[in-house]
Amino acid sequence: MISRFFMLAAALNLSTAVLAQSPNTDHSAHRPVDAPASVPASQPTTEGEVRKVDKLQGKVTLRHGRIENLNMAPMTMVFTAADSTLLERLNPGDKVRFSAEKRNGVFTVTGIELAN
Ligand SMILES: [Cu+2]
Repeated sequence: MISRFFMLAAALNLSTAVLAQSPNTDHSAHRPVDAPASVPASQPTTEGEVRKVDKLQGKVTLRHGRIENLNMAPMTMVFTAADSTLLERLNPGDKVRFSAEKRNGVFTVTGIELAN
């Protein structure tokens, strides 16, 4: 009985040691997942409709719904594309979901996808 008790105690100590160690391991392992708090904000969340695409200038005119992260009411306006490849598949009339943020004072589309 005594030796069994010690084995149990040893097992508990071992699991405690593992538990005490795991936060460090998990922390570094999960950090890339947890860290980009900006990712949810840059996910396409705002509904819009493409009015005009200027692929040469890298700009797109969108009639958009409310943009929460910019505290912007619905309107039609020109956005600069963060990456011109974002505009490749867009055509006037397309229903889209997009994300936008203000970069250096410029309203910039950081992600956009066709809604249908
Ligand atoms: Cu706007």
